[in-house]
Amino acid sequence: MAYENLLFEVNGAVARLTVNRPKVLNALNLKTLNEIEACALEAGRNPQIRAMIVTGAGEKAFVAGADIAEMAGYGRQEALRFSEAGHRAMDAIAALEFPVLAQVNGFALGGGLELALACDVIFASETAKLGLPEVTLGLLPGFGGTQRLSRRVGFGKARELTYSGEHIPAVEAHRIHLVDRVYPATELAAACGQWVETVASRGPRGIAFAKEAIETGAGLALPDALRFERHLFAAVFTTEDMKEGTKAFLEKRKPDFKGK
Ligand code: CO8
Repeated sequence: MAYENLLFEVNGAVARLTVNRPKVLNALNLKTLNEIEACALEAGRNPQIRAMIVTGAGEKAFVAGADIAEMAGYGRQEALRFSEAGHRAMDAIAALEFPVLAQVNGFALGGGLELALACDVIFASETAKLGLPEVTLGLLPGFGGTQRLSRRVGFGKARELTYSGEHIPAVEAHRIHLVDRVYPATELAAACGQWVETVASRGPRGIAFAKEAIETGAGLALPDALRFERHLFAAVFTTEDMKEGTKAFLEKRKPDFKGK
């Protein structure tokens, strides 16, 4: 499918979704949100894909937030529709069975940070700045940030960032576990590429089940989550991937996973 505001490429087992509105620092308007949702659903239907990178076009920004110019004139109903479109886009990314890596190459602000938070793992360049500046505009985060930030960094840091609206540098974001790794700007793309290639070489069903256990388990009481893990562990023994992975180990060769 062709997109107006996104670039979407699939190279072997790895997909790359690039938000492509560099003139406005890749700001998310309604069309872009709808395209992100459609693109995530397209990626999810493609059995070839085992990992995906989400990033922003240009040198300066990952995504500098929701499109303020488009949003400024909204009334209540339009704001609700906009927020719902944002939630559908972020949820579609978060629901993918394979890991999604946010390659944060610059500003990740407001809706941009919320997009990164919908990804499984976040790598950033040393020059990146992250934050939820919605309160500087008299708004609040509306694409999942009030929920996903605290789940990632804890309530204390989430309150501090949300109520101040401050941008923090990538190194500080790494210190508080908002960002998983930081690289010099010139090395970020290669490091992200290497990580997704590693992920794509592992057993896809094992990864999908682990992701389900981590994500669904986070919303359950511990005994229920542990029971859920036991059932998924048993279920993975019905997959070809499990048989191939263990057989390859015993035969001292590399596994050839089919994702089945
Ligand atoms: N929306 C629209 N346009 C933007 C945005 C944005 N979020 N960010 C930047 N732009 C545009 C600028 O207007 C400018 O356009 P032009 O060249 O036509 O003047 C162009 O991008 C380049 O930006 P700057 O000239 O401002 O670049 P600087 O290097 O001076 O500054 C900043 C970079 C610091 C990133 C600055 O652009 C900025 O502060 N941007 C806004 C950041 C922000 O506040 N983001 C949060 C937006 S609100 C949000 O995301 C809410 C999500 C949930 C909504 C739910 C609603 C229901």
